[in-house]
Amino acid sequence: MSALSGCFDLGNPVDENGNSRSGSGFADPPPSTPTENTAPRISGTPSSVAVIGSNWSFTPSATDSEGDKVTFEIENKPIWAEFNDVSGQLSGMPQLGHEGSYTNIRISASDGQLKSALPDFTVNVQSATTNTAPRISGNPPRTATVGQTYMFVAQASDADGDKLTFDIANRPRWANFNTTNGTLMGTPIQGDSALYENIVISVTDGQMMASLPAFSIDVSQVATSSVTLNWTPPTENEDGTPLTDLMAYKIYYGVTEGSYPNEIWIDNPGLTSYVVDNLAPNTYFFVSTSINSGGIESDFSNVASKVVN
Ligand SMILES: [Ca+2]
Ligand SMILES: [Ca+2]
Repeated sequence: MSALSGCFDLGNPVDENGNSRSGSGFADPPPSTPTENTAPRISGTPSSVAVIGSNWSFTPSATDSEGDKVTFEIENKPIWAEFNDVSGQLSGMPQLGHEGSYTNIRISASDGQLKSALPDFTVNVQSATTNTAPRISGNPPRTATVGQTYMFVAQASDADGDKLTFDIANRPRWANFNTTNGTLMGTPIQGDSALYENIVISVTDGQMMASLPAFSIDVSQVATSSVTLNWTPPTENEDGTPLTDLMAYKIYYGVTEGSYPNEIWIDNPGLTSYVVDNLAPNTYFFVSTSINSGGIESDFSNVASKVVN
């Protein structure tokens, strides 16, 4: 047998690295058959849960004993995912409407001749469990008038049904704010007429907040006028005796004759006129009294009326 050895043409056997084995003599046993191909090995464990609005991704790893180029295939690919047949990555972001189970997903690796697959797997797409910020809306009136009620109610909702609490920044001093129902309400009075700026109404679900754009409220006076009252200082008491100790006057007025809810104390008996201002349009009735040093107040004077436009 050994005599025949030299008759065998062994060609140029190459090793696994492609290097020629010629010259290595016959010490190595000759390869019995061409190297037998084996399928790639694929491994990896995909997450079984995907969340709507969040990215889901899985990339298997694969090796081939022969160093063959490996490509990937998929069966039953979820509609919301994309598959890369070079890297084997399956990824995507499920959207609303994709809720449910995606079953029998099979990813396999092939070396061109043989392939092997991961066990079939399932991905369950679930609704987001994370919190959603509340929403707030509304168009607050930008003007208010002295003496008139201002009211604005902010509208808010929360997709998660969370309990909502309102808040306000730069609340006008003449208004109250209800943190439960988002109502800003109040009646500006004399002296409140001004521009109230940078008012921000917001709502929170305890974790996240939403705000309306900052707004301003311009509080204006109603159109008012003044009335000048003139009188002649009394010189006699009601009993006809000389009045020598006049101390003060009082002016009473109202919009109904005989009813005078407004009083003005004039602490100067030397005055003979007085200007009543900030009168909104109406018809006013005025009476006056005089008061002596003993605190005795006279009866009402005759009534003077004035129409304020
Ligand atoms: Ca192979
Ligand atoms: Ca929420």
